[in-house]
Amino acid sequence: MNQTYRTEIRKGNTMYDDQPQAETKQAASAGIPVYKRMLDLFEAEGIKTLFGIPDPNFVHLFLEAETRGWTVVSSHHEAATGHMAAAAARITGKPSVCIATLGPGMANAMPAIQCAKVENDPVIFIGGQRARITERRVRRGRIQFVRQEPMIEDSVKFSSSIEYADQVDEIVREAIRVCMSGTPGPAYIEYPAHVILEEVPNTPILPPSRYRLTMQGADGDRIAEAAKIIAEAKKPVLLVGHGVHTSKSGAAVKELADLMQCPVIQTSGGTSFIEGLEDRTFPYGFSEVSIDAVVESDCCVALATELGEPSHYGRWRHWVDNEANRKWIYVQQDPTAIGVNRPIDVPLVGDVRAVVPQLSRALKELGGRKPSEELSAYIQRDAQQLVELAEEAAGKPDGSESLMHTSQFVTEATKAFPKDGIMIRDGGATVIFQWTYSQCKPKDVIWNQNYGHIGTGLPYATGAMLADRAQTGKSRPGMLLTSDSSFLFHIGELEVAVRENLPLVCVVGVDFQWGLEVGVYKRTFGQGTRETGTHWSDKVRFDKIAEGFGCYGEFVSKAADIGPAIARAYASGKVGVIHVPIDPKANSEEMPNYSEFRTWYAEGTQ
Ligand SMILES: Cc1ncc(C[n+]2csc(CCOP(=O)(O)OP(=O)(O)O)c2C)c(N)n1
Ligand SMILES: [Mg+2]
Repeated sequence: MNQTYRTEIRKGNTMYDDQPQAETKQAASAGIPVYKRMLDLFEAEGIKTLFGIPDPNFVHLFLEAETRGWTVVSSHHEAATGHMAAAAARITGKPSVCIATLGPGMANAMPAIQCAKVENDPVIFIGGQRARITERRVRRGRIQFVRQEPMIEDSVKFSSSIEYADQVDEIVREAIRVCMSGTPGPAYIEYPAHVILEEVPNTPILPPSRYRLTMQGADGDRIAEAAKIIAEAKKPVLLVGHGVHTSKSGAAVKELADLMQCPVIQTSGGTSFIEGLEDRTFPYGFSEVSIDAVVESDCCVALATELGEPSHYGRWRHWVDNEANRKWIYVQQDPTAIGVNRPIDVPLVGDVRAVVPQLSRALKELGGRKPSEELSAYIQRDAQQLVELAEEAAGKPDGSESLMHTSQFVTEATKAFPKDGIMIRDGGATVIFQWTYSQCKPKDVIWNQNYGHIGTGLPYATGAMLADRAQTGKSRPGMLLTSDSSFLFHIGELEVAVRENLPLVCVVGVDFQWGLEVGVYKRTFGQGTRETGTHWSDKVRFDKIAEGFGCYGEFVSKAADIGPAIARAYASGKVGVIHVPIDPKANSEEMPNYSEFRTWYAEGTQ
C-alpha cells in the first residue's frame, strides 16, 4: 500500500469505497487500527473467547480483547489451542477464533486445522506472518518465516490474507460467512505484521444477518410435503446428528419430537441428549432398541447429519430391511449434500435452527401424530437394557482381586457424572466400552468422531468449559472420561484447567498400552505374538503428575471407590485427576459391539 492511500484511509476517506452510503455517512472521523476492527467484527457474532499463544503480531489484539472483557486463553501447544477453539464453537453454536505465531506456531496448529475440517467445526485460525516486504524479498535465512497459505489452504474452507488494511472487514466477514455456510468448517486468515496498526474508517459494524445467511428456512411447499409424510407415517424415527447439538437446536427438536411421538436415534457424532427426550433417545447401532426402531421405520427425518459411514450412509446394514417402504426427509444446510450418500424423498435445505420449527408448525396444523404403539415399549426396553448392562458389568472383576474390567470403569464413572455437566470423551478401547455401557445422559458430549483424533480430550474439555463459562457466566462441571495414551498427548493443558479454576475431573483408565491397537494385533495374528509398539512403561502415575500441576489426584483401584473419588475431586475445588488401573487384556479383547464399530470402516461395501 502506498503512503498516499494509507493517509487517505487514516482520514476516513477510502479511495475504493465499497460501503453503502448510509454507513459511510456516519463514518467517524477517527480511524481504528486493524486489530481493534477485527475484534469489533468478531463481537458482532457474539464471540467472546480468544485462544492462542501471543507474539509480537498478537500482543495488541490480546491486550485489547482482555480489556474488553473477553476470555483470552493461552495453551501449551498450538494444536491444543486449535482443539480448544473447536470445542468452544461446538458448545456456543458460534464461530470461534484462534491465533498462532508465524512459522512453527501455524505448523503446530495444522493437526487442529485438519481436525476442524473433518469435524465440521467453524474455527477461524489467524496466522501471524512477517510483513509482506520481507516475504517477497529474495533472501536467505529469514527468521521464523515460511510461506503458510500453501500448507493450510487445502485444509480449510476459506483462506486469505489481509494484505491491505481496508480488506479487514471483507476478509473477516467472508471467513465467517464461509465457515458457517453449508457444512461448517474452518477458515484461515493471514495477518501480516505490516497491517496490524494500520487504521481503517471506524464505520458501524454490520450485524451477521446483513452479510450472511442466518436462520435460513426451507422451501414452503417442501415443508408441507414433509409434514404430510410425517403425519401419515406409521413408524417414523428422528435421526439426530451432530449439527443439532452444535447449532444449539435441542429445544426446537424437542418440540418436533413431541409432535412426532417417535423414537430419537443418535448418530455416532451426535451422542448428546436433548433435555426432555432422554428416555426415548437411542444410540444408533449400540442399543438394541435403536436397531429395531430403524429396521421397522417407514419414515426417517434426518437432522443435521452427514449420514456418514457410522450411520451406514442411511442405506445399508440396519437400513436394508424395509428400505422400499421408508421415506427420507433430510434437513441439511448444504445443498450439495442432498442425494449424495443416499436418495432423499424430501430435501429441506436450510439452517436446522429455522427448518425444524417450520416443520413443527406445519405438523401442528395437521394435528401432529399419535404415539407409535411401539414407543412406550421401546422406552421400557431401553431402560431395562441399561440396568442389565450395569448388572452384567458389576459381575466383572472390580479390581479387588484382579485388575478392573473396563465395563466396571465405565459404569461406575458414568454413574457419578454430575448433573448438568459437560462430558468429554477421549481414548481408544475405553470409548468403545462407553458406547454400550454409559449410564449417564449428558446434554453436551464433546468428542472427536469423524477425524478419530485421539489426544483431543483435554483441549476439548478446557475449551468447551471456558467458552461455556464466558457465554453464560456460569461454570458447569466437566468430566473427561479418557484412556491413558490419549490423555498423555496434551497433558500439559492441565495447567490451563488449573489456571482457570475449571471444575473438571479427568477419570483416566490406565492399561499402559494403546489398547485398541493391541486388540488389532491379537485379531490379526492371534495371541502370543509380540505387540510391537503398543505397550509403554507401567511407571506412569497420573494422580502424581496431576499433583505436580496443582491438581487433586487420586489412585483408585476398586470399582466401588470410583464414584466417591469423583465426588471428592469435585469437592476439592481443584481440577481432579483419578488414575484407575484397568485390565489390559479385557480392554483390548472384550470391547462390546466391536463388530458394529468395524462396520464404520466399510471398505468395499460402500
Ligand atoms: C492422533 C491419533 N493417533 C493414533 C490413532 C490410532 N489409535 C486409535 S485408538 C489408539 C489407542 C489409544 O490408546 P489409549 O488412549 O491408551 O486407549 P485404549 O485403547 O488403551 O483404551 C490409537 C493409537 C488415532 N486415532 N489418532
Ligand atoms: Mg490405554
